Parts: sequence; structure tokens; C-alpha cells
Amino acid sequence: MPSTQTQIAGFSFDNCLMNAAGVACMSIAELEEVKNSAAGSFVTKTATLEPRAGNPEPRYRNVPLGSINSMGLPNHGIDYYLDYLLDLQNREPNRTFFLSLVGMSPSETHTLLRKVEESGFSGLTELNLSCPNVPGKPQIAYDFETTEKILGDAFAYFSKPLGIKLPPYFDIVHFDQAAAIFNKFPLKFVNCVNSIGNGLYVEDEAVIIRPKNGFGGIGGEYIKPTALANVHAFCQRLNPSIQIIGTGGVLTGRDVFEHILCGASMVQVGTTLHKEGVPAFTRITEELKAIMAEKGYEALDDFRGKLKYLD
Ligand code: RRO
Repeated sequence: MPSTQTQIAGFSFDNCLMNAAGVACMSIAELEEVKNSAAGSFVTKTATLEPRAGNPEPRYRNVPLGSINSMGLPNHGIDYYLDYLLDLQNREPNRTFFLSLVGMSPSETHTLLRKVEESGFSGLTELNLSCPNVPGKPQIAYDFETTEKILGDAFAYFSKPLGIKLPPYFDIVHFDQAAAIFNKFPLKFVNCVNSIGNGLYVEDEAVIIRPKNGFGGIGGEYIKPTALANVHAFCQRLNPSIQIIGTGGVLTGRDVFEHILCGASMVQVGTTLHKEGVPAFTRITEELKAIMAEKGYEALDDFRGKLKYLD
């Protein structure tokens, strides 16, 4: 039987699949459901210092080829997630989970990271540099100067394993520039990609979500080629010590296979998890294992990053 076991930053996971931040991870009940599913881990909803209600509803819609959202960073605040994770560490000492966070300003981001640094949290921290939906706040990772400053300041005091959640980039020069910055820091992973920001979905004569007059982040089937391009572009450019988490357009085991082929060490499921619930993890894992068995692959290492080019 092929194994879908994987490692990130030296931590082992029984399965390479987990939720994407934002889906099934706002409340402890949702996090417990993912934890008790076939997923290898979970990541929390991106936390801010204070709880946030987020944008007015309707703010998320599934559509035939994916989803559109403008949630606006609703979350229960860092203490809710950190307290839960600390409790979970005692209950599940052999498993590792991800805490996603970002501040409403660089200074708040540092307050959050210092809180994590000073806590007993021993899991992985994901700094979300790519929320597309807070009115008036651009996606941090599209501003390379600010990104480099935040990372430089953070690594002056943050010693726990840290990764970043990235928006999709669309230009080869941007892949080069972004990778050159990330390679300056002891990041453990980059997660490619967040939703494609600021799409617009029209039904009859109207938008389908209320915030920002209908503009929202696009996920699902629409975004797989962009996600794979980002995974592979960073696989080609980053120091081998920086691993890649692949997110975007995962509906089937075949999609996971492609993410891993492009270089991902772990693969996250967002829109499909929202549409199907946690049974999606079992289905997709079985589909991935069937592909691996057919090809004679026993482990993810047998094909990770081994995407073939045409001469
Ligand atoms: O909460 C959101 O609106 C949101 C966030 Br923080 C994010 O990172 N990505 C997204 O699609 N929505």
C-alpha cells in the first residue's frame, strides 16, 4: 500500500492532506472535526490580536467551478486558537498542527509573533501575507519592500518554525524577486497559493457576495494552473531548506499528485472541503494512493518535484 506520509520542518504527518486556512477552521468544533478526519494536520483560521466579526454576509459562495469569498478575516482572536493548540499538545503530543496569523498592521503582526514565541506552542506558525479581503489593506506579499521588512524584523526575535502564506504571482520577474527575498530568511515553508484576489462573479444581473460590491478571492477549479505554477516556480527558486505547501484547485487525488509533482510536500484542500466536508480527505487520499499504486510509487519522495519538461 503506498504511503502518503510526509514531513514539514522535521515534523512527520501520517497524511499529506490538510485543510486550507479559512475552511473548517474557525471554531474548535470545526478544528476537531478536521483533526479526527483522514487529514494529516490542520491549520487554524488566520488569527488577529482581537476577535473580528469580518465583512457583512453573504460573504462566501460556492459556484460551479469553485468559490468566491470576501470574509474579511473573521476569527476568534489569537488567544482562542493558541489556548486550544496548547491544550491539544497535551492531548495529542505526537501530532503537529499549524497556527495561522497576521496583524492588522506590521506592529500587530509582531505582537502576535512575540506572543507565539513566548508561549509553549511547539507547532508550526503560518504568517498570512496574502489576505485579499480587508477593505483598504493591500495584500502584503505584493509589496516586496514591506514583506522583507516584516520578515527581517520577525526573525530578529522569532525562533520557532515559521512559514508564509503567499498570494499567487503572475510574472516570472515577480517569482524571481519574491524568491530572492524569501531565500534571505530561515523560513521553513512557503504556502502557494491563497485565493486569486478580487475576482467578480455575476449571476443574472448582480454580484453574489455583499462586501466590496462583489469583489472577492477566487478558489477551486479555476485556480489550479495558477497554483501549480506558483508551487513549481518556488520549487525551482527556493533554498531546499524552504519546503512548499501546495494549495489551490484540489478536487481529486490527481490534483494532489500534480501539486506534489510540482514540488509540494503537503497539500491543502479549501473549496472542495467547503463543498464536501471532511469525507473529502478520505476520498482524495484513496484516489492519490490509487494513482501511486498504478505508477509503482511507494512514497511521495518517489515523484515529488519530478515534473517532466518537453525538450
Ligand atoms: O478572511 C478572508 O477574507 C480571507 C483571508 Br484572511 C485569506 O487569507 N484568504 C481569503 O481568501 N479570504
